[in-house]
Amino acid sequence: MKRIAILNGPNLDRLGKRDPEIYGTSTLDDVASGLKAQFPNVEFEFFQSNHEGVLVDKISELAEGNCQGIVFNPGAYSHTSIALRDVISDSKISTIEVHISNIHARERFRHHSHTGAVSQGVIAGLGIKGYELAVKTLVDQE
Ligand code: CA2
Repeated sequence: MKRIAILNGPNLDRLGKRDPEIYGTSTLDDVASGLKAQFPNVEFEFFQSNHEGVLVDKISELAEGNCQGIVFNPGAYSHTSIALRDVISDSKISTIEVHISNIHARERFRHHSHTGAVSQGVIAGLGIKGYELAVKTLVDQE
């Protein structure tokens, strides 16, 4: 059975609670239950934090275990965090970055992702379907 971690960064705990025109109406719990239903043979770990160092520690911990893939929405840290970029790169775990919104169609400061640059791939602008497509990609690998 594949073990895949679904990590979400700052403010994504607010998903579905405001800004529905940008982020839709589904919550992170909806994302988790949808993935569990769609991929019954995957062992998921779901984790969200608003703190950069906590996310660094989590990826470090996953790198020491037997996690086969990470789906990561680092939120605003995508655009700022060299620390998260470094730990993703060091982890050697296949990581797919997901953005619910199309970061390229938004403010200029969202166009670059430090973390996306060291990820296997980046999905942006497809809403929460991006999480599902990322898991499918990891499941189909190997
Ligand atoms: O589009 C994405 O998934 C983002 O990672 C979301 C981040 C943003 O800083 C990135 O540029 C793109 C923001 C997460 C905030 O999420 C909220 C969702 C609903 C209500 C309030 C915040």
